[in-house]
Amino acid sequence: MTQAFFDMTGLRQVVHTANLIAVLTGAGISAESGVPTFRGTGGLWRNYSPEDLATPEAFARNPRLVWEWYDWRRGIIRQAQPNPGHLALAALERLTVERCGNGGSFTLITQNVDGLHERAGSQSVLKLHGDIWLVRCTGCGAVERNEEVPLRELPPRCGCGALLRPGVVWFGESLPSGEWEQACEASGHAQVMLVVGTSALVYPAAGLAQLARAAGAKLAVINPDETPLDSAADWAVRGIAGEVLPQLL
Ligand code: BV8
Ligand code: ZN
Repeated sequence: MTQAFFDMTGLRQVVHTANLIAVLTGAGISAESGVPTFRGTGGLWRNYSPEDLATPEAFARNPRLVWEWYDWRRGIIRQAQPNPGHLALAALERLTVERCGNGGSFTLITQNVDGLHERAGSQSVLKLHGDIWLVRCTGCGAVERNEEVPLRELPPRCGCGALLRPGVVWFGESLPSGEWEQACEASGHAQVMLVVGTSALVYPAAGLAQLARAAGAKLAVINPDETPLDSAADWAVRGIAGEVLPQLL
């Protein structure tokens, strides 16, 4: 039974008794940190939709344009701070680990490439779509951390001379198999899954919520707007992450 009103008691009780907790986050959890979401206002960059720029084809066509977009986003993310939503999830992880020891698990699965969960202190984070602070060489395949803001050279090049590309997963590319397998494992065994700040339109990430539900997990969706997952949710909490998540503590 979906509870539209804001009764956190039931959800709080489940979160504080479950041993196996999974969380799936999207761009919405970083919105209060000033990081633009993909589909919300400000998600568009120079009128390009993210799907236009976050593809291997766009990079092949115009690597400089794609890197200007990522340089813009890196600049915003560098200025951003984790918000109360990120911090609450890190605290919930600590509480769960303290309460359950190694008999429990708290897995944070994110579609975000901004690294704000780690900066908030979250430990077990599975980054399904990569990391905006990593670069990968299109020639020799070398992967390295590059936190230069702004990037001195656009597009940046590897020591071998080949083009570097952002260490993220683009549309049409497969997700990192290790993270994906662990995300399926955690979702398939969760007693409760929190789905926070995602429009649940991008696959296969969005499929993890259905996977958890089908495996018997309680499902809570936290989003100021409706999502395609609401009908399958036990709780559809209409609110923003930075206000709702701290109330779970
Ligand atoms: C693949 C990294 C195959 C780059 C990203 C099945 C059905 C249909 C389509 C497909 C399918 N399977 C595959 C596809 C194609 C495609 C896809 O899903 N397309 C969509 C658009 C229909 N999927 C892929 O291409 C995936 N790869 O399938 O490969 C394959 C298999 C084997 C071998 C080869 C290939 C790869 C997908 C990953 C793409 N990379 N990001 C970068 O960041 O630059 S996706 C990117 O967009 C994000 O990572 C995220 O996943 C997605 C954006 O979604 P959200 O995060 O949810 O953000 P959005 O703006 O949409 O929504 C924000 C929400 O927050 C809103 O609901 C809003 O109300 C809410 N909100 C706002 N403020 C707050 C808030 N909530 C709480 N608090 C607030 N304050
Ligand atoms: Zn190289």
